[in-house]
Amino acid sequence: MHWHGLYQIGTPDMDGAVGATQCAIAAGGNFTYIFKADPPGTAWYHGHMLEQYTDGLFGLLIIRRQSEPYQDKYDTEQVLMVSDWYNFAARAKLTAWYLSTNNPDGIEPLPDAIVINGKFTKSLFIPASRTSRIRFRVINAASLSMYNVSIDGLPLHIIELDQQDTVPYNVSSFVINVAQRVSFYVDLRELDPMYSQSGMSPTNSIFIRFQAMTNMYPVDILHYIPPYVIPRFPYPTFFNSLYLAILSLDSTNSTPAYEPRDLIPVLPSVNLPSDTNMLAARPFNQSGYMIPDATYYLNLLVKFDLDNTGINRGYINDVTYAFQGNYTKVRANLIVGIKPVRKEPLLHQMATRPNTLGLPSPRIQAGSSLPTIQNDGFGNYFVPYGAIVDILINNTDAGEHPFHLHGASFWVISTSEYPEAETLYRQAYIKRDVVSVPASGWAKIRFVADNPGAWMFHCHIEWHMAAGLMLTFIVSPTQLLAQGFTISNRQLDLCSTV
Ligand SMILES: [Cu+2]
Repeated sequence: MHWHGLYQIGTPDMDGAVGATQCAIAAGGNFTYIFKADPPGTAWYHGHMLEQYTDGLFGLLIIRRQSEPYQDKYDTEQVLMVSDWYNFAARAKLTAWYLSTNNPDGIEPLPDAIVINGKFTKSLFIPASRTSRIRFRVINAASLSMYNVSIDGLPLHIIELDQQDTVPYNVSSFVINVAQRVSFYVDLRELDPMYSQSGMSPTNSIFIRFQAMTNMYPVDILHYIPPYVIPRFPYPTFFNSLYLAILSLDSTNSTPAYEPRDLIPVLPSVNLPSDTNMLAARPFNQSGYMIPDATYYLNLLVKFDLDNTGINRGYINDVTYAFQGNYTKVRANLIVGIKPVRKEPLLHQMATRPNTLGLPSPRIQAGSSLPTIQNDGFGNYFVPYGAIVDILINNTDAGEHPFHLHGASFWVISTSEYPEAETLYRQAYIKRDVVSVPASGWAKIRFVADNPGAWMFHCHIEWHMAAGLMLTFIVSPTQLLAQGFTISNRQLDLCSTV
């Protein structure tokens, strides 16, 4: 089980990434995770093996402080955890088709519906009043979809992105990609008068909108029957890309008195984020906020292509990532994998044979004056302890990809959507743990490798992870051992039972 967003400083074996940091928990077995709840904020947890979280193995993890930076701005909290609903089991049915020669274009299995907090559209009611002040925590636990989020007639005051506090950043809508988290508060007294009882649309409730970004799907999802579905005509359940939750302004839980297609008024005094990652949001408490200069460089080329068996795979720098080790019993056909010397998690290999991992050292290459981080041909990248790494993610694919780093968050410096951010926000970039890399574009991020361990870096679209769009940073075996890390007996027990 992966604890998404937690740093796991000093507990690299508690990250829950099967193959990288541990062996899988056998069916019927158990394992107790012990770690520090850090950093505070809106996190989540999910299975990190095969496509288990697509099938529902995920949940919410909120880490609270004694006092929150803007707790005087809201009185209650609500969670909106959105996910893609699939009618079929991920591993047995969907991946079997997705990663097959029947799908050479690599069309992702497309969701059948959108679900928030376990409810379908128009069935989730959030209680409120016309004077409520509510903090919403939005978590995108989808396997594929990104969403545009808004609440009719209300400015959204964003105060947290991926467990990082921001100065309130006022928007009328925002985009949230897979695995990202956004907190905002609303004050119902700011509701546009159009929605008052005497306004143009007298109503006792308003819509909370999650609009799936249909341009990111590879086919016309609104009129699409997947090839693994036996069509029943008239086909009754085409995907509805607009999810509507209902913010009830009285105790009646009535649906809004207006149609969702009615015009949404433009709100005064809000920003329109010019990019998916909201780079214009400013970090909270900028005094003492120091961003060190990069000391290392890494250029990652993301692409999809057919492998030599005719299956469409994801590649980072020409490597499609797959585990051997403890995946051998569940994944039959390996393309390439971690060095198949020993079938044990990377973190265990770091501890047991730190000097014979065969990982090349950084070296100067064309394109940067900084030493470039190298990989071993299997997608494992050695990073020296204390390295400050600039990563340029080049996306040759026509889809947007949410890249997630384990064990640390990173500064988002700029993207092809917002290249000016690099100079505009110098010394005050926001931090996140998922960056949305624009379609046919790029993103530049920076992280500090001060937490020894085996940390995955991957696209968080579950299908793309299955397709191999993943790598692992091996942060300093030497420092790992110097800090006294040993593989616990409980971890070894897991490996002996899988
Ligand atoms: Cu992706």
